[in-house]
Amino acid sequence: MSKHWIHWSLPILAVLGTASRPGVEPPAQVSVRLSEWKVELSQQAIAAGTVRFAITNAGSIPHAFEVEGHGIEKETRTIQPGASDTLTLTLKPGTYEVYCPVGEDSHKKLGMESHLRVVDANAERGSTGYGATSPSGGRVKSIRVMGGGPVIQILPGPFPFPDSAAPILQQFGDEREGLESQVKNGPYSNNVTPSSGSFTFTAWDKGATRDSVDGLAEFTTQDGARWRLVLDRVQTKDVAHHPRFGGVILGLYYHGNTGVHTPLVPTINSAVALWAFGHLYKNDALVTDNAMVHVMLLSRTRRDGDFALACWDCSRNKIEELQLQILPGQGEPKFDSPGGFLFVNWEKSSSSKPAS
Ligand SMILES: [Cu+2]
Repeated sequence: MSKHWIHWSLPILAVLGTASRPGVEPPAQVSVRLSEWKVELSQQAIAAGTVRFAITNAGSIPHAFEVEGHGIEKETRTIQPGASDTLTLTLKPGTYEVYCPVGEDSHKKLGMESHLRVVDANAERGSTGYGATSPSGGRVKSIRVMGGGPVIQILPGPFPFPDSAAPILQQFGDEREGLESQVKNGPYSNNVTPSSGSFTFTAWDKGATRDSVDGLAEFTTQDGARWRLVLDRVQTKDVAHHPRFGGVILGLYYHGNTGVHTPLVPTINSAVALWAFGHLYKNDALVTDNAMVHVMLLSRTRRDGDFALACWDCSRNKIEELQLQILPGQGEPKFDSPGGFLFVNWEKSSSSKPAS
Protein backbone atom coordinates (compact mmCIF):
# COMPACT_ATOMS: atom_id res chain seq x y z
CA MET A 1 0.00 0.00 0.00
CA SER A 2 1.46 3.33 -1.02
CA LYS A 3 2.38 5.68 1.76
CA HIS A 4 3.72 8.30 -0.60
CA TRP A 5 1.34 11.13 -0.32
CA ILE A 6 3.02 14.23 -1.65
CA HIS A 7 0.71 16.19 -3.86
CA TRP A 8 -2.22 16.48 -1.57
CA SER A 9 -2.71 18.72 1.34
CA LEU A 10 -5.69 19.39 3.48
CA PRO A 11 -7.47 22.57 2.49
CA ILE A 12 -7.57 25.11 5.25
CA LEU A 13 -11.14 25.18 6.33
CA ALA A 14 -12.22 28.63 7.33
CA VAL A 15 -14.00 28.59 10.62
CA LEU A 16 -16.74 31.11 10.42
CA GLY A 17 -17.59 33.26 13.37
CA THR A 18 -16.92 31.70 16.73
CA ALA A 19 -13.97 29.41 16.40
CA SER A 20 -14.75 27.03 19.20
CA ARG A 21 -18.50 26.81 19.43
CA PRO A 22 -19.15 23.13 20.20
CA GLY A 23 -21.05 21.09 17.65
CA VAL A 24 -20.62 23.36 14.66
CA GLU A 25 -17.03 22.64 13.73
CA PRO A 26 -16.62 22.04 10.03
CA PRO A 27 -16.28 18.39 9.17
CA ALA A 28 -12.80 16.95 9.07
CA GLN A 29 -11.75 16.31 5.51
CA VAL A 30 -10.01 13.35 3.97
CA SER A 31 -8.78 13.74 0.41
CA VAL A 32 -9.06 10.63 -1.72
CA ARG A 33 -7.22 10.00 -4.95
CA LEU A 34 -8.45 7.14 -7.15
CA SER A 35 -6.32 5.68 -9.95
CA GLU A 36 -5.42 2.32 -11.50
CA TRP A 37 -5.20 0.46 -9.22
CA LYS A 38 -5.05 2.21 -5.88
CA VAL A 39 -6.99 4.31 -3.41
CA GLU A 40 -4.80 6.91 -1.72
CA LEU A 41 -5.98 8.76 1.36
CA SER A 42 -4.51 12.01 2.64
CA GLN A 43 -4.36 10.35 6.04
CA GLN A 44 -4.91 6.89 7.43
CA ALA A 45 -6.52 7.97 10.68
CA ILE A 46 -9.02 10.64 11.67
CA ALA A 47 -11.08 11.67 14.68
CA ALA A 48 -14.60 10.31 15.01
CA GLY A 49 -17.43 12.56 13.92
CA THR A 50 -18.47 14.09 10.64
CA VAL A 51 -15.95 13.32 7.92
CA ARG A 52 -16.06 14.80 4.45
CA PHE A 53 -14.31 12.77 1.77
CA ALA A 54 -13.16 14.84 -1.22
CA ILE A 55 -12.60 12.33 -3.98
CA THR A 56 -10.82 12.82 -7.28
CA ASN A 57 -10.53 10.27 -10.03
CA ALA A 58 -6.94 10.74 -11.23
CA GLY A 59 -7.07 7.57 -13.31
CA SER A 60 -7.95 6.97 -16.93
CA ILE A 61 -11.13 4.94 -16.47
CA PRO A 62 -14.27 5.52 -14.38
CA HIS A 63 -14.09 4.69 -10.67
CA ALA A 64 -16.18 5.21 -7.54
CA PHE A 65 -15.55 5.35 -3.80
CA GLU A 66 -17.17 3.33 -1.05
CA VAL A 67 -16.80 3.41 2.73
CA GLU A 68 -17.79 0.26 4.58
CA GLY A 69 -17.77 -0.84 8.22
CA HIS A 70 -19.55 -0.46 11.57
CA GLY A 71 -22.99 -0.42 9.98
CA ILE A 72 -22.01 2.06 7.26
CA GLU A 73 -22.00 1.19 3.59
CA LYS A 74 -22.07 4.29 1.42
CA GLU A 75 -20.72 4.94 -2.03
CA THR A 76 -20.43 7.75 -4.53
CA ARG A 77 -21.80 7.60 -8.00
CA THR A 78 -19.38 6.62 -10.73
CA ILE A 79 -16.72 9.33 -11.08
CA GLN A 80 -15.39 9.90 -14.58
CA PRO A 81 -11.64 10.33 -15.17
CA GLY A 82 -10.59 13.82 -14.07
CA ALA A 83 -13.83 14.45 -12.17
CA SER A 84 -14.44 14.84 -8.43
CA ASP A 85 -17.14 14.09 -5.92
CA THR A 86 -17.66 14.30 -2.16
CA LEU A 87 -19.14 12.00 0.43
CA THR A 88 -19.95 13.21 3.94
CA LEU A 89 -20.48 10.62 6.67
CA THR A 90 -20.66 10.48 10.43
CA LEU A 91 -18.17 7.87 11.54
CA LYS A 92 -17.85 6.10 14.88
CA PRO A 93 -14.45 4.89 16.08
CA GLY A 94 -13.19 1.78 14.31
CA THR A 95 -11.46 0.71 11.14
CA TYR A 96 -13.34 1.23 7.90
CA GLU A 97 -12.68 -0.32 4.55
CA VAL A 98 -12.50 2.19 1.71
CA TYR A 99 -12.44 0.95 -1.87
CA CYS A 100 -13.60 1.26 -5.44
CA PRO A 101 -16.81 -0.74 -5.93
CA VAL A 102 -16.68 -0.66 -9.74
CA GLY A 103 -16.74 -3.94 -11.63
CA GLU A 104 -18.27 -6.06 -8.88
CA ASP A 105 -15.09 -5.62 -6.83
CA SER A 106 -12.66 -6.30 -9.67
CA HIS A 107 -11.06 -2.88 -9.12
CA LYS A 108 -10.83 -3.65 -5.41
CA LYS A 109 -9.14 -6.95 -6.09
CA LEU A 110 -6.61 -5.23 -8.32
CA GLY A 111 -5.57 -3.05 -5.43
CA MET A 112 -8.14 -0.24 -5.15
CA GLU A 113 -8.59 -0.75 -1.44
CA SER A 114 -7.37 0.97 1.69
CA HIS A 115 -8.37 1.44 5.31
CA LEU A 116 -9.28 4.42 7.42
CA ARG A 117 -8.95 4.26 11.17
CA VAL A 118 -11.42 6.43 13.00
CA VAL A 119 -10.33 7.16 16.52
CA ASP A 120 -12.10 8.47 19.57
CA ALA A 121 -11.11 12.13 19.48
CA ASN A 122 -10.88 12.44 23.25
CA ALA A 123 -9.10 9.20 23.98
CA GLU A 124 -6.58 9.26 21.19
CA ARG A 125 -6.17 12.81 20.09
CA GLY A 126 -3.18 13.26 17.86
CA SER A 127 -2.81 9.62 17.04
CA THR A 128 -2.14 9.02 13.39
CA GLY A 129 -0.60 5.61 13.74
CA TYR A 130 -1.65 3.08 11.23
CA GLY A 131 -0.72 -0.57 11.42
CA ALA A 132 0.71 -1.91 8.18
CA THR A 133 -1.71 -4.77 7.99
CA SER A 134 -2.27 -6.22 4.58
CA PRO A 135 -5.92 -6.39 3.56
CA SER A 136 -5.69 -10.09 2.74
CA GLY A 137 -4.19 -10.76 6.16
CA GLY A 138 -1.79 -13.36 4.82
CA ARG A 139 -4.45 -16.00 4.26
CA VAL A 140 -3.45 -18.43 1.54
CA LYS A 141 -6.13 -19.30 -0.93
CA SER A 142 -5.74 -22.01 -3.50
CA ILE A 143 -7.54 -23.80 -6.29
CA ARG A 144 -7.03 -26.98 -8.27
CA VAL A 145 -8.39 -26.99 -11.82
CA MET A 146 -8.95 -29.91 -14.13
CA GLY A 147 -9.59 -29.44 -17.82
CA GLY A 148 -12.55 -31.41 -19.16
CA GLY A 149 -15.10 -31.65 -21.96
CA PRO A 150 -14.49 -30.76 -25.59
CA VAL A 151 -11.01 -29.44 -26.33
CA ILE A 152 -10.71 -26.79 -29.02
CA GLN A 153 -7.83 -24.88 -30.54
CA ILE A 154 -8.54 -21.24 -31.32
CA LEU A 155 -6.99 -19.82 -34.47
CA PRO A 156 -6.54 -16.15 -35.37
CA GLY A 157 -9.57 -14.34 -36.67
CA PRO A 158 -11.74 -11.25 -36.17
CA PHE A 159 -13.19 -10.43 -32.74
CA PRO A 160 -16.96 -10.91 -33.09
CA PHE A 161 -18.01 -7.90 -30.95
CA PRO A 162 -15.93 -5.02 -32.38
CA ASP A 163 -18.65 -2.41 -31.84
CA SER A 164 -19.02 -3.28 -28.16
CA ALA A 165 -15.26 -3.22 -27.63
CA ALA A 166 -14.59 0.02 -29.56
CA PRO A 167 -15.61 2.56 -26.89
CA ILE A 168 -13.67 0.67 -24.23
CA LEU A 169 -10.58 0.50 -26.42
CA GLN A 170 -10.58 4.31 -26.37
CA GLN A 171 -9.55 4.11 -22.71
CA PHE A 172 -6.40 2.16 -23.48
CA GLY A 173 -4.14 5.03 -24.56
CA ASP A 174 -0.76 3.78 -25.70
CA GLU A 175 -1.90 0.20 -25.80
CA ARG A 176 -4.79 0.90 -28.12
CA GLU A 177 -2.94 0.44 -31.38
CA GLY A 178 -1.72 -3.04 -30.54
CA LEU A 179 -5.16 -4.02 -29.40
CA GLU A 180 -6.88 -2.63 -32.46
CA SER A 181 -4.85 -4.91 -34.69
CA GLN A 182 -6.29 -7.79 -32.68
CA VAL A 183 -9.81 -6.69 -33.51
CA LYS A 184 -9.26 -7.82 -37.09
CA ASN A 185 -7.01 -10.78 -36.49
CA GLY A 186 -6.58 -11.80 -32.89
CA PRO A 187 -6.89 -14.79 -30.62
CA TYR A 188 -10.52 -14.20 -29.58
CA SER A 189 -12.12 -15.44 -32.75
CA ASN A 190 -14.78 -17.84 -33.92
CA ASN A 191 -12.14 -19.65 -35.95
CA VAL A 192 -11.82 -22.87 -33.94
CA THR A 193 -10.79 -26.43 -34.64
CA PRO A 194 -11.20 -29.61 -32.56
CA SER A 195 -8.19 -30.60 -30.49
CA SER A 196 -7.44 -33.11 -27.78
CA GLY A 197 -5.42 -33.17 -24.60
CA SER A 198 -5.34 -32.68 -20.85
CA PHE A 199 -4.58 -29.81 -18.49
CA THR A 200 -4.43 -29.82 -14.71
CA PHE A 201 -2.95 -27.21 -12.40
CA THR A 202 -2.96 -25.91 -8.86
CA ALA A 203 -2.60 -22.21 -8.06
CA TRP A 204 -1.91 -20.51 -4.74
CA ASP A 205 -2.85 -16.91 -4.02
CA LYS A 206 -0.37 -15.80 -1.37
CA GLY A 207 -0.04 -12.11 -2.20
CA ALA A 208 1.68 -10.16 -4.94
CA THR A 209 5.14 -11.67 -4.91
CA ARG A 210 4.61 -15.09 -3.38
CA ASP A 211 1.90 -16.53 -5.60
CA SER A 212 2.62 -19.94 -7.00
CA VAL A 213 1.45 -22.38 -9.64
CA ASP A 214 2.12 -25.97 -10.56
CA GLY A 215 0.64 -27.70 -13.58
CA LEU A 216 0.94 -29.68 -16.77
CA ALA A 217 -0.82 -29.35 -20.12
CA GLU A 218 -0.51 -31.74 -23.05
CA PHE A 219 -2.38 -31.24 -26.28
CA THR A 220 -2.31 -31.85 -30.01
CA THR A 221 -2.80 -29.01 -32.48
CA GLN A 222 -4.45 -28.91 -35.90
CA ASP A 223 -1.19 -29.75 -37.70
CA GLY A 224 -0.71 -32.91 -35.63
CA ALA A 225 2.06 -31.47 -33.44
CA ARG A 226 2.14 -32.65 -29.82
CA TRP A 227 2.74 -29.88 -27.29
CA ARG A 228 3.64 -30.16 -23.63
CA LEU A 229 3.70 -27.26 -21.18
CA VAL A 230 5.12 -27.50 -17.68
CA LEU A 231 4.02 -24.51 -15.62
CA ASP A 232 7.02 -23.30 -13.71
CA ARG A 233 6.40 -20.06 -11.80
CA VAL A 234 3.98 -17.19 -11.82
CA GLN A 235 4.92 -13.97 -13.47
CA THR A 236 4.34 -10.90 -11.37
CA LYS A 237 5.38 -8.07 -13.69
CA ASP A 238 3.12 -6.05 -15.94
CA VAL A 239 2.17 -7.72 -19.16
CA ALA A 240 1.30 -5.72 -22.27
CA HIS A 241 -2.43 -5.01 -22.35
CA HIS A 242 -2.72 -6.45 -18.86
CA PRO A 243 -1.47 -3.68 -16.57
CA ARG A 244 -0.85 -4.68 -12.99
CA PHE A 245 -1.79 -8.23 -13.72
CA GLY A 246 0.71 -10.39 -12.01
CA GLY A 247 0.40 -13.62 -10.17
CA VAL A 248 -2.75 -15.46 -9.25
CA ILE A 249 -6.12 -13.76 -8.80
CA LEU A 250 -9.05 -15.78 -7.52
CA GLY A 251 -12.55 -14.61 -8.35
CA LEU A 252 -12.23 -11.67 -10.71
CA TYR A 253 -14.88 -10.03 -12.87
CA TYR A 254 -13.12 -8.40 -15.79
CA HIS A 255 -12.53 -7.93 -19.53
CA GLY A 256 -15.26 -6.75 -21.90
CA ASN A 257 -17.17 -3.76 -20.59
CA THR A 258 -15.41 -3.64 -17.18
CA GLY A 259 -12.46 -1.57 -18.45
CA VAL A 260 -10.14 -4.02 -16.69
CA HIS A 261 -7.69 -5.58 -19.12
CA THR A 262 -8.35 -6.09 -22.79
CA PRO A 263 -11.94 -5.62 -23.98
CA LEU A 264 -11.23 -8.05 -26.81
CA VAL A 265 -12.48 -10.78 -24.53
CA PRO A 266 -16.15 -10.82 -23.55
CA THR A 267 -17.04 -9.66 -20.03
CA ILE A 268 -16.43 -12.62 -17.77
CA ASN A 269 -16.21 -13.85 -14.24
CA SER A 270 -13.21 -15.99 -13.47
CA ALA A 271 -12.66 -18.49 -10.67
CA VAL A 272 -8.93 -18.10 -11.22
CA ALA A 273 -6.77 -16.07 -13.57
CA LEU A 274 -2.99 -16.14 -13.68
CA TRP A 275 0.07 -15.31 -15.71
CA ALA A 276 2.98 -17.71 -15.52
CA PHE A 277 6.17 -18.87 -17.18
CA GLY A 278 6.41 -22.39 -18.51
CA HIS A 279 8.69 -24.88 -20.21
CA LEU A 280 7.25 -25.64 -23.63
CA TYR A 281 8.01 -28.74 -25.68
CA LYS A 282 6.91 -29.58 -29.23
CA ASN A 283 7.09 -33.26 -30.22
CA ASP A 284 9.32 -33.77 -27.15
CA ALA A 285 11.86 -31.11 -28.18
CA LEU A 286 12.26 -28.05 -25.96
CA VAL A 287 10.92 -24.89 -27.59
CA THR A 288 11.49 -22.48 -24.70
CA ASP A 289 11.92 -22.31 -20.94
CA ASN A 290 10.26 -18.90 -20.89
CA ALA A 291 6.90 -19.38 -22.53
CA MET A 292 4.45 -16.72 -21.38
CA VAL A 293 1.28 -18.38 -20.21
CA HIS A 294 -2.14 -16.95 -19.42
CA VAL A 295 -4.69 -19.22 -17.80
CA MET A 296 -8.29 -18.49 -16.87
CA LEU A 297 -11.10 -20.64 -15.56
CA LEU A 298 -14.05 -18.48 -16.48
CA SER A 299 -17.71 -18.22 -17.20
CA ARG A 300 -18.48 -19.93 -20.47
CA THR A 301 -17.98 -17.65 -23.51
CA ARG A 302 -18.56 -20.17 -26.31
CA ARG A 303 -21.62 -22.08 -27.36
CA ASP A 304 -21.88 -25.82 -27.89
CA GLY A 305 -21.51 -27.15 -31.41
CA ASP A 306 -19.39 -24.68 -33.32
CA PHE A 307 -17.86 -23.07 -30.19
CA ALA A 308 -18.35 -19.55 -31.52
CA LEU A 309 -18.16 -16.73 -28.97
CA ALA A 310 -21.76 -16.49 -27.82
CA CYS A 311 -21.98 -13.35 -25.68
CA TRP A 312 -20.41 -9.95 -25.12
CA ASP A 313 -21.34 -10.12 -21.43
CA CYS A 314 -20.83 -13.73 -20.39
CA SER A 315 -20.33 -13.00 -16.70
CA ARG A 316 -23.41 -14.89 -15.54
CA ASN A 317 -22.65 -18.11 -17.39
CA LYS A 318 -21.44 -21.19 -15.57
CA ILE A 319 -17.73 -21.06 -14.71
CA GLU A 320 -16.41 -24.06 -16.60
CA GLU A 321 -14.37 -22.81 -19.55
CA LEU A 322 -10.63 -23.28 -19.09
CA GLN A 323 -8.47 -21.15 -21.39
CA LEU A 324 -4.79 -21.74 -21.93
CA GLN A 325 -2.87 -19.17 -23.95
CA ILE A 326 0.82 -19.52 -24.65
CA LEU A 327 3.09 -16.90 -26.21
CA PRO A 328 6.86 -16.89 -26.81
CA GLY A 329 9.02 -15.30 -24.13
CA GLN A 330 10.08 -11.70 -24.63
CA GLY A 331 12.43 -11.42 -27.62
CA GLU A 332 11.91 -15.04 -28.64
CA PRO A 333 10.74 -16.07 -32.12
CA LYS A 334 7.07 -16.73 -32.80
CA PHE A 335 5.87 -20.29 -32.42
CA ASP A 336 5.36 -22.36 -35.54
CA SER A 337 1.58 -22.21 -35.15
CA PRO A 338 -1.19 -20.11 -36.71
CA GLY A 339 -0.73 -16.50 -35.55
CA GLY A 340 2.40 -17.50 -33.66
CA PHE A 341 0.46 -18.35 -30.50
CA LEU A 342 -1.15 -21.39 -28.91
CA PHE A 343 -4.66 -21.04 -27.55
CA VAL A 344 -6.54 -24.09 -26.34
CA ASN A 345 -9.81 -24.32 -24.39
CA TRP A 346 -11.27 -27.10 -22.29
CA GLU A 347 -14.96 -26.32 -22.41
CA LYS A 348 -16.35 -28.32 -19.44
CA SER A 349 -13.73 -27.99 -16.76
CA SER A 350 -13.99 -28.17 -13.01
CA SER A 351 -12.24 -26.85 -9.93
CA SER A 352 -11.82 -27.90 -6.34
CA LYS A 353 -9.96 -26.87 -3.23
CA PRO A 354 -6.67 -28.76 -3.16
CA ALA A 355 -5.80 -30.89 -0.16
CA SER A 356 -3.09 -28.84 1.50
CU1 LIG B 1 -12.28 1.59 -9.86
